[in-house]
Amino acid sequence: MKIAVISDIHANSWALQAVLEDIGNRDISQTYDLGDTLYGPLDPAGTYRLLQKKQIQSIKGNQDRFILENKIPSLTFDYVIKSLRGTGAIQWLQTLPFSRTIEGRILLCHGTPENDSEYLLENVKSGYFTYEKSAVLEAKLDAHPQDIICCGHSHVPGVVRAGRKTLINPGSIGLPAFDDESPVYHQMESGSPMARYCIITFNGDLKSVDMIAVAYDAEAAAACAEKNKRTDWANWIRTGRA
Ligand SMILES: [Mn+2]
Repeated sequence: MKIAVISDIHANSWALQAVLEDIGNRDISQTYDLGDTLYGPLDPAGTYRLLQKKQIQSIKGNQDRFILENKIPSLTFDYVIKSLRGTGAIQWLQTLPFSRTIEGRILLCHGTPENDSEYLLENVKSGYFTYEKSAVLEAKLDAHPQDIICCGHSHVPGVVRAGRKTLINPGSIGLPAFDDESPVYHQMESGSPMARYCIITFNGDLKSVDMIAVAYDAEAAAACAEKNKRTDWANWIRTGRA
């Protein structure tokens, strides 16, 4: 069984289109999305249409939740709400679960299994990310029997072992870098403008994780961010650097 896992699309329909084409060329039974799907100064409505067309199984990210809670009052927030009006996307977001399991073996969450706004794998206290110690991860995940856990939110692709568990972050489809003030100022980056996702192959046991980087028309997405007065997003999308 081969599944594709995508995350943190952030309304980048140009990147999503390219990734869905790439997935279509492989023998994939289902695609799962880890959330932060529609928030961004890009193409929220087009992103929603693509996901519906391909019947992607999504969960809710913190920024999807913020859309529903009216929590990010800003120019970009107003733009997202306006773009989604009348599309059915808001109603769709309301139906999305917080997390999901696949065949009892794989747990999908946005941040951690308990909190959609915390990184699972990364420690950012230094202002940059390092991987959290294995013992810390094992303790954090003790309550969850699944031995494969997929998380997003940090936009940093990686495969991390913690005890018996393999923890997988597919990286971000639509926003390869960003900075954030919380819990301390830090920068996250994948290092390239390419759209990231992964393919997990398992047959009783985990066989392989393919971490994939897909080239796409990042300039079109960056130009859209600039048009919507987000030069920060435009730079992150063009370079993959924070
Ligand atoms: Mn997030």
